[in-house]
Amino acid sequence: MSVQKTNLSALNVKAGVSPQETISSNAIRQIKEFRKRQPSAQELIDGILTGNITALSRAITLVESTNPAHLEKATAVIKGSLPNANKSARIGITGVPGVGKSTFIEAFGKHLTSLGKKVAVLAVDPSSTISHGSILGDKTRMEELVKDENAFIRPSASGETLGGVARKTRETITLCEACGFDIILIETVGVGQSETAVHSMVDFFLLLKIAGAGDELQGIKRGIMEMADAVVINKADGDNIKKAQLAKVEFNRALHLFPAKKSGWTPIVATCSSLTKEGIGAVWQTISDYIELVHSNYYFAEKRKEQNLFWMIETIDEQLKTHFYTQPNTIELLESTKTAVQNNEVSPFAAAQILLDNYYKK
Ligand SMILES: Nc1nc2c(ncn2[C@@H]2O[C@H](COP(=O)(O)OP(=O)(O)OP(=O)(O)O)[C@@H](O)[C@H]2O)c(=O)[nH]1
Ligand SMILES: [Mg+2]
Repeated sequence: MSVQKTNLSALNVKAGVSPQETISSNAIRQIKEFRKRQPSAQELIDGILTGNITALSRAITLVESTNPAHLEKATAVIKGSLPNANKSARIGITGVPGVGKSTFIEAFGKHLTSLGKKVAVLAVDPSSTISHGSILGDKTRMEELVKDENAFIRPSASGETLGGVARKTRETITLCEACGFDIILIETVGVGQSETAVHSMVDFFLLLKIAGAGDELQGIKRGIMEMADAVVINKADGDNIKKAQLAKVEFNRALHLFPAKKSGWTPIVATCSSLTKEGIGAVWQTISDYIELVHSNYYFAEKRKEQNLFWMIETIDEQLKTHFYTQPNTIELLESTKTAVQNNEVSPFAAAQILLDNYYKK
């Protein structure tokens, strides 16, 4: 190979490699058009209803905003989207860190888009305020899905409280559905209370596990197992296949100990590999079977109605609590009353009454 001497200078401009495309050129054009100005609520609604991803992203940003000026616009966009929402399947995916949630969502999401579905991936991760969004932050695990025109990936909203994050996610679901996404995947870490919140906003709840050495049931919170419509043992590949199959037997046994579900569905245990894609199609088949069942026995609609009421009450509870604890006269009295309770000078109930009376009389 002959290299000309002049080309060896460090100051020469080399041809280089063009960066890998991570989003479609179509999306880039749409983003540029939209960035030029602030669209009105009606423009956002029109954009969302015609499947415009930039309008969708903008509306989600409004919903997530803590700026009170954005609230009114966000509310109007949600209202305009609601009649076109509700037509999707909402699937919650949980599992401890490292179990392979992101890798599974990449494989599962690609499978769904290959079937012609439009997939939105959201996350509920209240810890992301502190950890700066660990969940779904690793878009490298979703390399293919990120590039897919029929997929939309949105990291967890940040928020002070789980309730706040949950509200934003619920509203984001509405916007995504109105934008034509027919499958909504909601990822959450299998620690803390966030899976309870996610369970209350999905139609199907999937628990991802990996086969561990020895006692398969160690460390599984009973509550989470009980919520699961399917337990999927991931990483069933290579040397792990046998262990995964043994784990499947164990989990099946454990699931049988739980009472029958109101949905009439018997939870299933399956194995899959998000790397080799083995078993991924079967997971979707299971979820399709579930959806068919709960449509035919009307549980699907009933559960969604229940969930709507649940979130209404949750929101009221949370707002009342916040209002109470942020009142100056509460803050003023709280510390001294706490001390009095700790010193047994006043009973907890009497102390609560003193604080509440003080709150109401202001
Ligand atoms: N062998 C094998 N490895 C897998 C499989 N799925 C995921 N992994 C690997 O497991 C590791 C963790 O995967 P992630 O997808 O990041 O796991 P996660 O549950 O999203 O983790 P957090 O985001 O930290 O909660 C990565 O190194 C993946 O390559 C699988 O099916 N088989
Ligand atoms: Mg992840």
